[in-house]
Amino acid sequence: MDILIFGHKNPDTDSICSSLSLTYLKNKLGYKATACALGEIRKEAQFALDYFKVEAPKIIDGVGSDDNVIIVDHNEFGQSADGLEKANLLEIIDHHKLGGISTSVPISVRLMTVGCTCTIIYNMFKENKVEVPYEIAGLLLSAILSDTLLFKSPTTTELDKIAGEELSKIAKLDMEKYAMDMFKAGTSLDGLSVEEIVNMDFKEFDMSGKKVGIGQVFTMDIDCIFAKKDDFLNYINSTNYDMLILAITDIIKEGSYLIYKGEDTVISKAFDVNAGQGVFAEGVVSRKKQLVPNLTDAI
Ligand SMILES: [Mn+2]
Repeated sequence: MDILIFGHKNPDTDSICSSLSLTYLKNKLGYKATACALGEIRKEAQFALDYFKVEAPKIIDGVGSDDNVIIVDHNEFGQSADGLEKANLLEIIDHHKLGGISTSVPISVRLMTVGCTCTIIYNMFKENKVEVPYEIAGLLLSAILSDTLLFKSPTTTELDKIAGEELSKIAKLDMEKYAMDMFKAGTSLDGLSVEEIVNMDFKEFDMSGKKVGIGQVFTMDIDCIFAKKDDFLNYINSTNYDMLILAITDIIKEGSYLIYKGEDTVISKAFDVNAGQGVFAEGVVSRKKQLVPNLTDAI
């Protein structure tokens, strides 16, 4: 029996690495499984695949009544392959809330409250006494570092940390350094113009009659932005906003670097910083909950 194994639509690193590593395990256990993906591979997962020289899963858009399926890293029809309702769903392995899938026959379900699906899959290797090879260890670890944000996410559990420690030995990786390189690759702004970066996620607000624009980008590649700081300033200053702020948010450092058009006093007051181009506002990561209300008050 051929089995298709895939994660959710718009796949992240966990979805890609879960499908590949579970496919390896199932094949070792005597099944005939194929790893699939419900969408293009993103930069971060591609970094892991390239690093460990693993071929990307095959991209599919749907399944049908002839397909035997195992889904990983999700358990909702809405996030899954078109036609899943008709397919022969055999098994679910996931770490998200129960999402309402129902079946007409019994299936295997394994949901655990851990930070990453690959933590569960790593434990399945152990339970089945299947050795984890170098490249699979690398994929499992990449997903764990990605989903737990290097164990900083509140979803991280002791099981994720233990898996990380053990896998880093097999994959011969310095977790901190590798995670930074992977996050950097995943959030790279390479190839985008200054204008594209400012407008990537841009919103306009009226604050006490002033026209205020706030753009936000998430990246770990702050050097790439700072190298072009003058270009950013030229562009921002050329706009007709009374105030325009580009917040470059670093999720690991939990804060945002600010490049802006506007008065230093407003920036200082809003974010409790010593205003200056490129100043780091510690703890400021949300436009909705922090950037907008803080600026509205300060203005
Ligand atoms: Mn996940």
